[in-house]
Amino acid sequence: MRRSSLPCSAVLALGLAIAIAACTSSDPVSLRSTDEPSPSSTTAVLDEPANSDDSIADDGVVDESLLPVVFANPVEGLTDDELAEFITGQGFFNEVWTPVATNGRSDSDGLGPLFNAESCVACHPANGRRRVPPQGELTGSGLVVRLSIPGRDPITGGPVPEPAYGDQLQDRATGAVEPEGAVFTNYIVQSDFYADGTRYDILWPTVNIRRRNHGPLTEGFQTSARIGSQMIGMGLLELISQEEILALADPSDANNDGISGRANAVWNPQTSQVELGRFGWKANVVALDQQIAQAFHGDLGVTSTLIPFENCAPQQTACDDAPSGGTAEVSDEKLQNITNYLRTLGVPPARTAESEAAQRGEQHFREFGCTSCHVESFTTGSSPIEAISNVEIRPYTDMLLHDMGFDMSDSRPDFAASPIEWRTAPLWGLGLVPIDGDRGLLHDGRARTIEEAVLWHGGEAQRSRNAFINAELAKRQELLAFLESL
Ligand code: HEC
Ligand code: HEC
Ligand SMILES: [Ca+2]
Ligand SMILES: [Ca+2]
Ligand SMILES: [Ca+2]
Repeated sequence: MRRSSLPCSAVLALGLAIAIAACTSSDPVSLRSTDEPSPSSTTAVLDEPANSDDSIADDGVVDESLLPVVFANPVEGLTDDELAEFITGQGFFNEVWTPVATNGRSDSDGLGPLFNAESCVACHPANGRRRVPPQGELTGSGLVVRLSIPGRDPITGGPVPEPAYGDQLQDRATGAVEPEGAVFTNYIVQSDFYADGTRYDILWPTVNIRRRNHGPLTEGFQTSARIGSQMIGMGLLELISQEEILALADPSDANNDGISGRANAVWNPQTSQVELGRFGWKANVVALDQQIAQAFHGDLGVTSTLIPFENCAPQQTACDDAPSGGTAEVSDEKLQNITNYLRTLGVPPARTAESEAAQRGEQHFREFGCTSCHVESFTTGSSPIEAISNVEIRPYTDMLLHDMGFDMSDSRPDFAASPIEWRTAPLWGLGLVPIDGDRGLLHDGRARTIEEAVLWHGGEAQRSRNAFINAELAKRQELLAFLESL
């Protein structure tokens, strides 16, 4: 893909560009490789937004009433007890957390000192996705910036947190503690053409970290910007057998089809072993309850038995000194309720059968090689929850990591996943994800439509993307009709 030089004095990682900089239109730079960020001495930090373009595009408040509630139903066939737990868990998923109370604790206080949002649902509205604002400040938007420095943790093999800011930038804080910084976004239009001459535009994202409260990031720092994904079918994905997933992996592309899925190998703190990663955009978490405990820790600043400490980085004394609710601000029971809620959140049935165009699109989906990664069906293993046990599912993912090309890269390895590798996103429910012309698809929400998401595919998926680019308009529309019907 062609790339223009960007109007920003910045550190630009290939792919999503994260800049620690003042952006001025008079100061163009070319892209640099991910391992050579600009020296911190040349970076400037703005204490205030530079110009009106930076005005807050989003007030951080989710207007739930505007969102269709399409991802709200439990899987069919739950017992009365399971349904009761679903409803309890749903309440906790939507619960708004508050800072530690000084006059008597409640069971939903413990937010912060550093945090990104006050509830799970703030970043996963209606169990769908938070849209990234078109331009401006992202504080409260649900886009999370992960941070690290080169190397691997000697025990876990995971990323090494950035020394001053930890492994995630928290852009909000409670009481006297200052937020770690603020995140701004901007997009550059990139145009190209289908084989039939039709022009298309996609938006190249840049993310800037400003108002840094602990000085420059360590030289060589690595970043990854990610949005929250929709919450459906988690319990089903958890039940795809490890053997089946590993059987799909072909790390050295032995069968020579250009597709070399790899499993992520992730530390499981509960077993102290390296295991298959399943959750997150890079399959960087092994189990659902751990994903949820990490969200409480990193996104809300709420401690749990699984992660019994606050998210303050080593030198952050104000954060350390701030009031904390102790080692388990969220109870084991509540964490379990939320886990079981997400486990039993159902997937809306596909509507492909209702449209002939969509059915033809399904054929193109196979011909274009999309199913090499977006594997159509599995049968789940057994679970104490009968309704999700041994059922056929159609998630359209192989749960493996694939090289998606440099245009999709971040600059931060995550366990075995390299910057260019991402987990095949499940496509079930895709047509119901509320994106409505705003940014919403792909790991950083850069794609405004399903079509744009396909156009970003590169690396191992380049062949599929080319098949799409080269197809005539009618076929492209049928493919999109199929994806809309999921
Ligand atoms: C500040 C925004 C934010 C908040 C608050 C938040 N999440 Fe997330 N969530 C994300 C992001 C970003 C990801 C993707 C993480 C990754 O790829 O590493 C994610 C991923 C997930 C996933 C994995 C999805 C998948 O497809 O594998 C689950 C499950 C989840 N969140 C549950 C929760 C729960 C439960 C809470 C509340 C305790 C919560 N989240 C709070 C942003 C948020
Ligand atoms: C080499 C494997 C591979 C192939 C082939 C492939 N994809 Fe993907 N697809 C992925 C990965 C990996 C992601 C997640 C990218 C990310 O994290 O940003 C993805 C994401 C998507 C998304 C966005 C989903 C979301 O939730 O944001 C859509 C839509 C999609 N693919 C459609 C297709 C279609 C249509 C084809 C065939 C033309 C195709 N893909 C071929 C691996 C593949
Ligand atoms: Ca706390
Ligand atoms: Ca931090
Ligand atoms: Ca292969």
